[in-house]
Amino acid sequence: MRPITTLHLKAGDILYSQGDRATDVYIIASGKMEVYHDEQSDDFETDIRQTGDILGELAILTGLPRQVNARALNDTTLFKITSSQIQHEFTLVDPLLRACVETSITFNQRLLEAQNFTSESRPQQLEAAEVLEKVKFEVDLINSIEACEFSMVYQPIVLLNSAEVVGFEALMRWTHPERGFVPPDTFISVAENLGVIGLLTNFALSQSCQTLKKLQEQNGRERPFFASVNISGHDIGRKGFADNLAFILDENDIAPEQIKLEVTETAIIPKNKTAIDNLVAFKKLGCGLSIDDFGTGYSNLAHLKSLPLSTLKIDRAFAGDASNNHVSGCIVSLLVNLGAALGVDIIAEGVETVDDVRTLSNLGCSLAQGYYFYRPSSQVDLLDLLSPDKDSSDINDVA
Ligand code: G
Ligand code: G
Ligand code: MN
Repeated sequence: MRPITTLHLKAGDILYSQGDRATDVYIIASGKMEVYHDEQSDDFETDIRQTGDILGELAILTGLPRQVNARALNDTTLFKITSSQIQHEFTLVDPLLRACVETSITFNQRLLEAQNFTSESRPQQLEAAEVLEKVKFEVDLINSIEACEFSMVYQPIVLLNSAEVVGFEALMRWTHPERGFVPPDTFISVAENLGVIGLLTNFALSQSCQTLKKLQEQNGRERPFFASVNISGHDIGRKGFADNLAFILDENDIAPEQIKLEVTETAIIPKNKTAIDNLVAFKKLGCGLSIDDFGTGYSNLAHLKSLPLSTLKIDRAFAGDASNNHVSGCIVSLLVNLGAALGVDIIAEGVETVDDVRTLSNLGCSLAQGYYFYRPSSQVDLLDLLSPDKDSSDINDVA
């Protein structure tokens, strides 16, 4: 039970004044309160609050000092709720609801900042429009999660020399009724900031598991395909993520060895104990860990040794450029050797031409992904593409 303090005021008693630090929110149990600005203020106005109304919540939510004064108009009884109680309650609400409230608070804060901007009115209007657009994007994203407007596409990963498909990377797509296609580079970071990335990651994981299952039913391979699923640094830092992953695998009857968690170099640097625990748990579970866009971050090579890695994906800035550019070729060669020393697989990304294939093969790459082999495709198309009835000579025609 939440402890509630009761407060009794007489007519004229001041509850709080403009500029005070806010520590509590009040609900009027009986009586009447007046909320008003300092009389010298330009926008002087009063607001009357009655039994059942809430009072003082804005300053708690925004973290700003009190923007108004509050005084009793007659004998008034208030229930007092402290900000720490509110914050505690806030941790218990549904994450979507919390994200909505947080968005609305940020929106109000930014609008306040924009209004306080004192120079010409034009930049002020521009800023307000930007804020509005940002918030609309956030609201659309949250509504789209509820309306299930996301889907997954799958890009095959092949053995470079034979073009045999061994797995695929799962990529998320968002098609909004009005915005149309929104690239993941745009919406993933917003989902991270809103705290809803976990919902998207779970979607990507369960869809990928279902696709693996269907492929296995169709192809019945002795060595099943693997799925490489992009996850965010936020997922790694979240308590219970590894258990959640184990649950999804179990629910879909997929062996952990069939899943590689694909993370960028910066996301993999553990930022807290939970992240370290999750990385250890992935390994214990048997999932692979793949570093995406390798070569573009600032990898601490000594640190790499301590990570439970299974794959390095060479960024297409190098892999797709190795046949034209000597330096890119040297970097690929270096990374292939590093992979061998660490005992991990290397996947070359962005393979687009037959020259890329030849060069990368000469440099010792064994796995590849890119438009030369396959573009990302829907589950139905992937199943069709990999159907055992399909003539394997079709493969390179897809580019
Ligand atoms: O498919 P596309 O080129 O638009 O992807 C761009 C980037 O978005 C990729 O590099 C990938 O890291 C990221 N991305 C794509 N799908 C997902 C996903 O399901 N989850 C996360 N966290 N990132 C994704
Ligand atoms: O960063 P990440 O590896 O997750 O990005 C994968 C993205 O790269 C996908 O969106 C995919 O569409 C894109 N991609 C895959 N193959 C190629 C390719 O051969 N060339 C280019 N330019 N992009 C590719
Ligand atoms: Mn990726």
